[in-house]
Amino acid sequence: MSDAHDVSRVNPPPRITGRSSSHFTRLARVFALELDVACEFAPVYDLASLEARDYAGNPALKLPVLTMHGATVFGAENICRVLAESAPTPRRIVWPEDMRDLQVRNAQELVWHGMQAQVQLGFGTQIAQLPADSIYFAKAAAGLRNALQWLDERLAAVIATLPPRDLSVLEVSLFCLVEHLAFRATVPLAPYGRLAAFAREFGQRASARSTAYRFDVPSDG
Ligand SMILES: N[C@@H](CCC(=O)N[C@@H](CS)C(=O)NCC(=O)O)C(=O)O
Repeated sequence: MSDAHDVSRVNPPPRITGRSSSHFTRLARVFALELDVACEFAPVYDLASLEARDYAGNPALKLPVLTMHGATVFGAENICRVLAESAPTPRRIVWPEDMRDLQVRNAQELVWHGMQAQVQLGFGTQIAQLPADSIYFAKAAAGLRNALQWLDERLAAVIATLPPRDLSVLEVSLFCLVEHLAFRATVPLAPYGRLAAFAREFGQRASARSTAYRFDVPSDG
């Protein structure tokens, strides 16, 4: 066995366990790319699994999960923070707690809400095949549409209040949400032209282009 092989066994590279079709996973992967932290990617193919080991040990059975230096990190925002701490070059990142303006804080809350609603609608109606006309999903869709309208109307003002930065959780999470609405159609994106324009512009970044949504397919054998 070569020395190089031994080193990689002792100190394996960081690994993000998630799905290429997942907006929370994409948030973490965009951060890793923007911060130049090389991460392996381990796809999870079966979201119906009830085994924590299939989610890199996350007891909540949720994605993404970061495995790094023998530690396990649950949740996209936590993962972004750990990646930032290990970035080879410090970057100016706007974290949610750096946003002092109330409307900007509200915007982040509505983006988180939209991402969760998208999971509820996608997992419930598309993966679990539950009836979309249940009040559980009808209310989630209504709340998602309302949140998107709120964000669309205030987007320019919200972005204008962000301090100089290389990256912000708000913009990356909003981008991942808006593109996910086009990928996994739950509510129409057409009424929210400013959000679509924002996503088009953010989507020019190399980190965005190399994490385009797609369904992971297991290789044979
Ligand atoms: N709070 C978690 C939420 C993650 C989440 O909901 N991930 C989705 C994938 S986008 C998931 O695990 N879905 C499977 C399920 O809900 O059972 C985070 O911030 O990472």
